[in-house]
Amino acid sequence: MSIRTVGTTPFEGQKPGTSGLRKRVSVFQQPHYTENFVQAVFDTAPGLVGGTLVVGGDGRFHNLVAVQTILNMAAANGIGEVVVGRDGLLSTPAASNLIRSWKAAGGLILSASHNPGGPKGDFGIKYNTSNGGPAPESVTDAIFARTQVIDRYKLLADAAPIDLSRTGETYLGAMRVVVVDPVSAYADLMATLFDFAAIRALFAGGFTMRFDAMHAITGPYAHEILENRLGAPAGTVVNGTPLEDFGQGHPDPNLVYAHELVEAVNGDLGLQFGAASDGDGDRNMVLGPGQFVTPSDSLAILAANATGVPGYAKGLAGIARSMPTSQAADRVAEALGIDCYETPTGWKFFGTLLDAGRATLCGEESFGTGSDHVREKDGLWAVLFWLNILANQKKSVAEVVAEHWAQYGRTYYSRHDYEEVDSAAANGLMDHVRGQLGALTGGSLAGKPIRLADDFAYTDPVDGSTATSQGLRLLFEDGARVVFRLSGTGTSGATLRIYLERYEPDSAKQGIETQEALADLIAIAEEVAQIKHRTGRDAPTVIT
Ligand code: VG1
Ligand code: CO
Repeated sequence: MSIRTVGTTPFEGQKPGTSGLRKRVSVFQQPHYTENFVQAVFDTAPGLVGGTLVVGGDGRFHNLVAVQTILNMAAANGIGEVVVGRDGLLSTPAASNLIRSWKAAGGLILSASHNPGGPKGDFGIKYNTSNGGPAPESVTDAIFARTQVIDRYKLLADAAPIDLSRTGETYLGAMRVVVVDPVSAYADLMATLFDFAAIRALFAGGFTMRFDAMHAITGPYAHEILENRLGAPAGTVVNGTPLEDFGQGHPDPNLVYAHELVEAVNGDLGLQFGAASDGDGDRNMVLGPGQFVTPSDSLAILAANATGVPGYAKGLAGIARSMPTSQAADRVAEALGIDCYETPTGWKFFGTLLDAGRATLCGEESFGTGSDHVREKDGLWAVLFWLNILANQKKSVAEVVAEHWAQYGRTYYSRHDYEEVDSAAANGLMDHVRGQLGALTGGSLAGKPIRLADDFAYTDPVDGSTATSQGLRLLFEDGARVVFRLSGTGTSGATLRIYLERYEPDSAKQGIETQEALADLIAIAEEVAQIKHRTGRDAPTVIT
């Protein structure tokens, strides 16, 4: 087969600093667009020529088109071997696992995560490096620089699409293509980490739960692991067949978009546990009847109970959390006498800590939890971790949470999102807050003294790389915090995120409704940022 070189021109691609390219499907469908980005990766990422590349996506609209384009271009660019999920499917954590187990140079994961899919929805491509994790900024910056000067990409002429419907091995030109079962290696990995016998016994004893795959990628994984391997009754997994448009839903496991699950768990079905995952399977939401577990609390609770789980029986090296994630995990780390790291938002910042063996568990407030078993956050992993804890302790979710708060104190926590805000207005709001930081440090708001007000900057303790402007923080003397950040993953307008947190050690005061408990901080956020006036919104789009 001959190689065809197609002339092209630079394009507006991935913003530096983001882990991948995330745009409307129609943008990816433009001539040369997907090809330019893929070629920019092949031109810059080390080790791919002659090496192994993992490819797969969350099954959203355009997934298969992009997979075939990547296969063709990989062959034309001299990639040695591609490992691809059957039907082009791989969850993000499963792809991370395959990159590691196949010792691949990297992987291309096709997803826009929790963003809606379908012809009018979003698509995305992200590049992960040989450790299995999202490419660090040095790599994404190089990819971006390449997209700014790209003038050609390579295709295989006259190559037919590869049949991805069956596992097995084939060749595309000189490149080996291995079509693998997307689920089995991942399910095997989970079996090494968790006490499957104990969880099987839990289900055999009549424990009932619902896992909502939200018509996205975790359906096949959850069917296999929860129902086939762990014996949960058929029907435990709902919305378990990946659909190209996610059933026209929004595969974002939070209280708003997964409200059907929340209602089912709180309804009269007698369910003891509920969980959901997002488009690409790296997020998780867990809850019990009357007890939603905030992702920040979940990280702390998993850490506090980790030694009861086989994969973590030896204890944790450390815990890492993103800056906006609550400080609940810090208190567990302190009690365990281990380090707790505070990183900028985005899983890529955990990679060096995990690789260096400094952190074992990591978490983000945005429904992301994971460990050193892969280099991505992992939705089903978190669900299995919770099931293992429930199986060990024979307690309800609410009891586990209440006992945690009694021991460590409760961290009231909420995130307010204002989606699709006018970009200029959102930037103006951030500038307005930024301008007050100096005066606020050492001052006070609504009678609450402020220890520090700053623009969060981070120096990686392993490789010394730095990241600046990662969120505006108001840190109060009593440990309360208000953080302002603009999302880096939206595809239209700006999304303003406001993170609110307050610590309550007194058990007698831990039963307040969250928004009420945070009311003074919500008022402070409005006072400092003039949110209503500047966004033109009366209320957040999503409150978590
Ligand atoms: C959001 C979350 C962040 C997460 C990122 C990717 O980013 O807040 O914690 O790492 O999504 O998650 P932002 O910039 O919109 O706040 V996923 O599930 O899209 O890979
Ligand atoms: Co995701």
